[in-house]
Amino acid sequence: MKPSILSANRMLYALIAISIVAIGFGVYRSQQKAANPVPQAQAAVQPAAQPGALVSARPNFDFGTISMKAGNVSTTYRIKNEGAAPLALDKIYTSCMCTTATLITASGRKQGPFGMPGHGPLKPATGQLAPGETALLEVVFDPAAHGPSGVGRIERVVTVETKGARPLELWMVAMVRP
Ligand SMILES: [Cu+2]
Repeated sequence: MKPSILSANRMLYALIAISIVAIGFGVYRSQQKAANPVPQAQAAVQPAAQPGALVSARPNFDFGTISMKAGNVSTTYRIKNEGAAPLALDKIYTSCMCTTATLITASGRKQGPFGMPGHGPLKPATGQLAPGETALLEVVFDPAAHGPSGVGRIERVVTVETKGARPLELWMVAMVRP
């Protein structure tokens, strides 16, 4: 009887030892699985940040109170390719026929004036912005374009579309007096 009790005890110890090893391995594996998704998530986010980004440090401008009698007003936006890849210019258009935009690239080359789609053919913008390159967008607003009914608060937007970045909107507001 003694040897069989001894071997039964040994078998019990062996089972306990195997269980401890198995539990330990299971904990180790679950920790490995928990640790893995973090680098995978980072790898998935990084390519999304790669495409070009068209930005302006000052995308909104307030002309304040202006007068139809005083004529056109203008403001200049600086736009920049903050992405790592060159950005091909695609379209530049304004929200209203009273507003036009002229693009001036770093080389001094002018394009435009660009207006509202539907008021004359939509001219494509050409050329590209290298990573870090800036360009100017000279915007002219004619407060008299809408006649006497054009008084009051106005809001206009110029949109710059490129191939590869989200469209950039440049806003302006004014209070128009006769
Ligand atoms: Cu208008």
